[in-house]
Amino acid sequence: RHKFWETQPVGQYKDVGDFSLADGPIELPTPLSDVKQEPYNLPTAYEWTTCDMDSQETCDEVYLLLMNNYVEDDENMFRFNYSKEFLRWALRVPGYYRSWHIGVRAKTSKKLVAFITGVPARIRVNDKVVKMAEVNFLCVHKKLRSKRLAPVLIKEVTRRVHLENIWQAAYTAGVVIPTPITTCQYWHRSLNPKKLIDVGFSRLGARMTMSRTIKLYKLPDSTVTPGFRKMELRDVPAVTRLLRNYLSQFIVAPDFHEDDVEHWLVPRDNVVDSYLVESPKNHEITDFCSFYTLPSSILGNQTHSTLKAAYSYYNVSTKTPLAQLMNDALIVAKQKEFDVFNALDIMHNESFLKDLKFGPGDGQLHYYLYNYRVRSGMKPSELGLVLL
Ligand code: MYA
Ligand code: JJ1
Repeated sequence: RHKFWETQPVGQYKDVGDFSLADGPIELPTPLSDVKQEPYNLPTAYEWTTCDMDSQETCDEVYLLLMNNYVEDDENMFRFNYSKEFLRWALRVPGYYRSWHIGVRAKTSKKLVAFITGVPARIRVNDKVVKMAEVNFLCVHKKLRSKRLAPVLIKEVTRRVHLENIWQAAYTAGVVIPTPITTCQYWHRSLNPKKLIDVGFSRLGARMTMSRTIKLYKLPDSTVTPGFRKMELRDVPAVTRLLRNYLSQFIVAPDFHEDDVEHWLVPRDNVVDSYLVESPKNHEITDFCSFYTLPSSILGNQTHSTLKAAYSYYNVSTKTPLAQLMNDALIVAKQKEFDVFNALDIMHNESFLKDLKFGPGDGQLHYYLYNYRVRSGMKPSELGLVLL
């Protein structure tokens, strides 16, 4: 049923629920000299390219490939539209390898037709911290679909990850392949209900009018928690301590050091927003919340071309109730003119979703590890990892 995935060191369906299999690598590393030295073969009309995301020109090409060919919802009404600034942030991470930003070009026209990326990360699984690649932005041009190009891209990124002596990976997908470590539900909180309804992102509820709907989703004009402010560079040590301590309770979570927190969580305009609560009394940093900006193109609407969406990222509450903290995040997202605030049912998110008027979406996100087995039956609330 999965001609490609059946050949890969991933959890196989036949092993689901087999508790005799312990956590750990599925296959052992080979000597580096045994890693294939040449790239995998592509159909003859195509060639490999390493995408230099420092180059404005290459970044533009990647941006356009994804804008026109990346992930859509099940009814093809919306398509993710990652910004160039976002792609730079997501790919030029601490210790990144340029060789892991992989493109495929048509030999004659040099047009970019496919893409896949890896970035290095330390991911903790139970009590072990494992060096992994986070694989993302797998994309094949619409005209080249179903030609088995994706397995070639995946094998090539795997080879290049192996060349750096890294043997595990983490990734997410909207499709089911062998075999998810857990399956998460998307939830959505309307900020601009009129636009969401106009573009078909949501529907007017039963026995609801537009004006009642607008009233239902109204938010205060300003945040309510005393000491709530934007995170700054000087907060990195305190936020790292807060976040490390919080993430330690989940089965799978990133092992963030200060340089990671500086990269992933210090605010960047139109890419990532982070707020914290600094106690007005003793200036202690007690709570933290963050979200990233990922607009979607609206396909075939006369009036609106983009849906501005905020995605919940990492949140930690120790003093402020989590629901209040997240309500303040909704308030700032509304001020910044986001149309919708999205979240997965991971970490402690379930505790606030219903109270804050999030509703379940029609999409799911499956989480995967490559060449690493974890106890099957993990719940989304036991997951502490957000991939972009
Ligand atoms: S998830 C986002 C994926 N991108 C999109 O959904 C964008 C729109 N779609 C497309 O561009 C294409 O449809 C793609 C497939 C490129 C997705 N993850 O070439 P094909 C398997 C993994 O004929 P196409 C993200 O970026 C499929 O089951 N495998 O198909 C994370 C089948 O295999 P099998 C996938 O539609 C990516 C084979 O590919 C996915 O033309 C993580 C068919 O190939 C998918 N999302 O192209 C990648 N979709 O027969 C894995 C389809 O066995 C990383 N397939 O069922 C693994 C770790 C690697 C590093 C390891 C280091 C140690
Ligand atoms: O955004 C998504 N669904 C929306 C739009 C649905 C449009 C028709 N298919 C949705 N809207 C309902 C909102 C409503 C607001 C008021 C309260 C009740 C709910 O459900 C979905 C997620 O739900 N998104 C997708 O389908 C996009 C793809 C998701 C898989 C992502 C793969 C990630 C790639 C790895 O990096």
